[in-house]
Amino acid sequence: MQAGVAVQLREVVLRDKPEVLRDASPKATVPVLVLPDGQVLEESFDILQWALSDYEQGTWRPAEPSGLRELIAHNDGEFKRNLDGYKYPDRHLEKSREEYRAAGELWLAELDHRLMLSPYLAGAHPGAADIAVFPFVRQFVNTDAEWFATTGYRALSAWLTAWLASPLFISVMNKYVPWQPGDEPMVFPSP
Ligand SMILES: N[C@@H](CCC(=O)N[C@@H](CS)C(=O)NCC(=O)O)C(=O)O
Repeated sequence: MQAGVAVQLREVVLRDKPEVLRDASPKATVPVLVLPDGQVLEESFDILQWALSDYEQGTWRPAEPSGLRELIAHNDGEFKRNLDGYKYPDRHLEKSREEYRAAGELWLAELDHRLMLSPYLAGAHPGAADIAVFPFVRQFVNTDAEWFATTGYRALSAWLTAWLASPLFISVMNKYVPWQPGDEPMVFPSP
């Protein structure tokens, strides 16, 4: 949407994944993007890079400079694992919920520190790093909003609040009807 690229959207219910999703991407996580030449992108970061690769206008840039790739990898990797353990402690028994939360909180503290130094993760302007990271921070915060309110990460909190109120985020949070074989293609963003 931000990059002005249109795709065909197929909404998936994770507990009832369509066969074509598994065929395209055996690991069957979402999102998955199938390109016209048959290439399959099955990591959200790769999709982000693809969408922004031709995007010249404005100030958005792919997350290349100054360690942002590592920042996103940490967010998608270790932080996501701690998020899952905190959110679904019954499925992640290696550590207690509090231990997962404490490990995840270290990442919140680091992001808060960065955001005290600049308004966005890449510096003065919003970019790919922000949108790659904030949805997982949102999930972590929402797992126990009362606890988060006691932590005092003010820069992080202001950054998150601004992204949650952004027209970009609001516009992609629409509910869609799950895709079924034979459905008319749905173009996103709608023309
Ligand atoms: N590293 C992957 C992670 C994708 C991922 O884990 N997506 C979750 C939903 S947020 C999923 O599809 N889980 C599969 C499942 O629950 O069966 C990416 O960034 O695309």
